[in-house]
Amino acid sequence: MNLRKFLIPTLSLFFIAFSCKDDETEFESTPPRDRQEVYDENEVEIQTYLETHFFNYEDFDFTDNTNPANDEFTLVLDLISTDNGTQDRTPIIDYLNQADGVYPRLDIKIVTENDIDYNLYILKVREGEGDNISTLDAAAMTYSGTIVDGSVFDSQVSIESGQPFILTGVGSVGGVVAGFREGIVEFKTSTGYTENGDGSVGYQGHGIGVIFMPSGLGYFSLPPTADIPQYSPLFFNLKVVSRSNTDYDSDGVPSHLEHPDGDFTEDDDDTDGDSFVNFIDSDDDGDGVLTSDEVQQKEYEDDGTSQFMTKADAQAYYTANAASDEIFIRIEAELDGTYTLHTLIVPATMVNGVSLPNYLNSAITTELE
Ligand SMILES: [Ca+2]
Ligand SMILES: [Ca+2]
Ligand SMILES: [Ca+2]
Ligand SMILES: [Ca+2]
Repeated sequence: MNLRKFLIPTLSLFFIAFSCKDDETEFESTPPRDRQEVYDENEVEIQTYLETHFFNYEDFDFTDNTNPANDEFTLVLDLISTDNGTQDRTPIIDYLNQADGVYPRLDIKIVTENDIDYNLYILKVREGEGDNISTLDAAAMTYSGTIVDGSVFDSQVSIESGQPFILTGVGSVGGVVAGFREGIVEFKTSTGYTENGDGSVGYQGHGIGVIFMPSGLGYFSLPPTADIPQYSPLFFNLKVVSRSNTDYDSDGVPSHLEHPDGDFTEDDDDTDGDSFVNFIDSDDDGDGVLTSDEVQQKEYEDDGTSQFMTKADAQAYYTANAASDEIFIRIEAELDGTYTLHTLIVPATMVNGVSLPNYLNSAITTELE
């Protein structure tokens, strides 16, 4: 099947940030420019930028990625110039083709959109020490979005003030532009955080870098704000701190676990062949029993004696008490100030010597509570 029909074109990266301004956006009367022609121009603009700019690499300890001082690092891009005495700085383009594991590094990821193979440039100062991020996840980050001249069109300086971004739009659920999604998943999350006592949170081991995207992976002819010119490349300076599950079909199984190969071009994730891939199919094996009734969704409000009063309490309970096959789903803040831990158990049955989840096996139709 063609999954594309479920992935709505995402005009707005920062759906929430810009939703109040949508009435200013009007469809242009002139037809959009040729995508390849725009891309060719953008590629030159981005390369020129990378050749003429540096970042504050002297403020980061590359001999020890996990040096706590690195957690305080904020990446700053600047022009290489005799005017500010920076003529000897290393241009960003020099970090291309680094050996595996060498940082800083500039990677090129080929992202295909509208039949064009785009170069997405990703500067990684630190990849991140935490978890991998799937294109079907939501991800939380601080960021600053700029255009080529350095002017900021949007930013989020603290996680507390922001929402996690759902990376892939499905149906009425929002999503982010392709360049942002494909860039984010090249980083990993933080390993932990510390509450500073003033409401702010410090993260450890998070991914740090910049995504440089051509407009064809951004807003192209329809920028969501007048601060972004049409056909403008976009740069996102990021600290990637956490990921969370999505569940588009509300069947209890997190989307990323229903889409193991992580691509949108093959049909190999459609177990029952009904042309709805598993992450948008609420009865994955087509046996008439909803997936949500073939898995066990569990909730814990307390540790046996007292309610979870912090997110960390609930997290610690999961770490100490979860069964080996119990999957972490999320921790939910309740209105009364307590927290609820949600987990999942996926019952499986041996089939020809292989353990197969019951929700992917139409021969098993046992409904769970
Ligand atoms: Ca299906
Ligand atoms: Ca499903
Ligand atoms: Ca089923
Ligand atoms: Ca089944």
